[in-house]
Parts: sequence; C-alpha cells; structure tokens
Amino acid sequence: MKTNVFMLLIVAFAPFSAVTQNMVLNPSAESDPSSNGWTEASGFQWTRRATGNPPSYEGTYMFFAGPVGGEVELYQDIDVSAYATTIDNETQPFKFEDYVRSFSQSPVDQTKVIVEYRSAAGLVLSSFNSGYGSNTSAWLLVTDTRIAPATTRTIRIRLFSKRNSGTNSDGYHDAISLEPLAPLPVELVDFQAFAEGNKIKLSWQTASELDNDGFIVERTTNGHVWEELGFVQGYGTTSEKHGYHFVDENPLLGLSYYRLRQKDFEGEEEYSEVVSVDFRNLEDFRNLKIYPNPATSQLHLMNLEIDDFDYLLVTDRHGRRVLMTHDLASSLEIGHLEPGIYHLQLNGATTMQTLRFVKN
Ligand SMILES: [Ca+2]
Ligand SMILES: [Ca+2]
Repeated sequence: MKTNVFMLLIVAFAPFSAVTQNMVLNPSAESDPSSNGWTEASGFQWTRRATGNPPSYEGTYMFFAGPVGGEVELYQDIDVSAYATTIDNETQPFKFEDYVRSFSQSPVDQTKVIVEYRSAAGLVLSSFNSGYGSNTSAWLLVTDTRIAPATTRTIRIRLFSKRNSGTNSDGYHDAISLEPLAPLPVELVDFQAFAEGNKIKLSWQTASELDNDGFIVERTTNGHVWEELGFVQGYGTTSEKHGYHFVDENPLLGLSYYRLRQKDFEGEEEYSEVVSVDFRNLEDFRNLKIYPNPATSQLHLMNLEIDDFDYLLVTDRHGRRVLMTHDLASSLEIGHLEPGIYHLQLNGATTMQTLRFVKN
C-alpha cells in the first residue's frame, strides 16, 4: 500500500499470536492436584490417574475424581492482574484448552468444563460452559477464545466429572492451558461504531487516498475469528477528505468488535484499529414497543421485526400461558383476557424478548 493512503486510520497489522505461555499450574496432572495448584470444590477425592485404560493425553497422569458419586468439581483461580491495562481496554484475549475423555462403560461417566472471567470481588463477568459430554474413543479438545471483559482480574477454570456408573467418577481431564494472546491494537483515531435503532453504524474518514480500492468491513466477537460483513468502495486517488459509512444490519447481542481491511488496486491490504460496540439491552436494541398500555381490546406492536421471531406467547402473573400464536402481526386481540398484568414473550431462533402490559 502507498504510504499516504488512508493515513488517519492505518495502524500496523497486529495478528493474534499465541505467546505460548501457559498460566495454569500443574496443567497436566503430573502432580497431585489437591496439593499443587488446584482446589477441590466438591468430591474431596480428586487425584491423578496413571496412564493405562485409557491412556493419558500427555505425560503419565490425568485428572481423576476418584471413587465419588454425583457431580464433582476441581478448580484453579488464575491471577491475570498483570494484564489489567489491556483487559480494561477490552483488548486482551485469552485462549483456553482442556482435553477430556471418559472411561468406556455404560451408562458412561461425563465431563464438563466452565471458564469464568471474574472481577476482583469475584463477580462472574463472562463465562464459557462446555456442557456435559462424554467420549470414550479418543481425547476431545474443548477450547474457547474470548476477550476478557474490563475489570477481569481472575480466570477460574472449573473441571467437572459426573459418575453415571460403577464406583469411580470417570470423566478425565488433561493438558489444560490458558494463554494470553497478543492484545488488539488500541490506537483510536477517527473510526467509530455506534448503535442506531436496531442497527450498528460505522463511520470513518480519510485525509487523502492513493490507489484506494476500498474497505472490507469485518466483525468479531472473540477477537479470534473475523467475519466479513461487506465492502465499501474507496475514492481511488484523492487529496481531499472523504467520509465513509457502513451499516451492520444484523448486529449481534453483547460486545462486538469491528475493523476495516483497506485494499489498494494492487491487492495489498492494511488493517485499521479495532472499535467495539456493546449491545446489552435487547429492548433498546430492537426498539420494540407495545401500546396502548394499559390496553382493553387490542395491543399494537411497534417496530416488530417479524422475521426475527417464530412465535408469541402471553403469560399471566402466575406464569400460566393464556395465548400463543405463530401468526405474528403488528396487532394482537386481547379482549378475551381477564383484567390484570401479563407478559408478552416473543421467541426466535436466536432471540427472545419479553414485554409487560396491563389489560384493563
Ligand atoms: Ca498429563
Ligand atoms: Ca464410573
């Protein structure tokens, strides 16, 4: 890329790369977990099991809950306060890995892992939950990469085993790792992203351009996998200022990150800095409203995006279903309902929204 193109925005391309620094103590169960790095939350039998049937994933041992029933847990708290600056800028990703396996018996025992991003006060700010599963033929890699929420100071790794048969709890874990990845670049100039209605608008400026083909807009939620959203044509070669806009028509709930990949006519590319937008409030986000409220015979749904939802449910204040329909429309007959407080719930494949109304 020619140097004076896109001069307001371009910062050096800084891809994620593993620092190959595993922060987990005794990550492979090569020492007894109860005395080295790990804490038994429940079970009180956690130990290490020697390779054999099945073999460990690596080294000589794997984490093993011992002769105990039910669901039991071993955890480790990892102090990440050394990364406070990049964490609080919300630019610090961590990559987690755990290998899991179960003993071959029927019904089979199960494994689960939860990774919690916690504040100094112990509040869980974000978490990954693998859910229970079992695989007996080979070790399965469970992995999660995400950007630590601001104020994260501890990452808790929680290993679970659940006994379903026999005397031992045979959900095994081995080769656990938590690695800080290279932080996202933070230098912000004139590239912005903000919510407007139920969309996210991006805007940016160039001071001058040379051979600028245009900009590919990209989005990520985990800082690891970037998705292409679209292309915005550049002005080619110009010494004037130009403003650009792009609208993300289908933003995701929660924190999303955006960046621009600028292409010149020769195909060379540069990345912009990264900006973030937080969509926490679904009601604000969808801008859906009902009126009148209180209502007597008919309820109107304003800004209802019918394609987002599969069905509508109305429940009374005791949680009983009083109305359900798949025929979504901008108005709803409620004349037959008893006077009282109701909740209207809209359900879709990826979203759910609840609004409260009063029937006179
Ligand atoms: Ca091991
Ligand atoms: Ca068992």
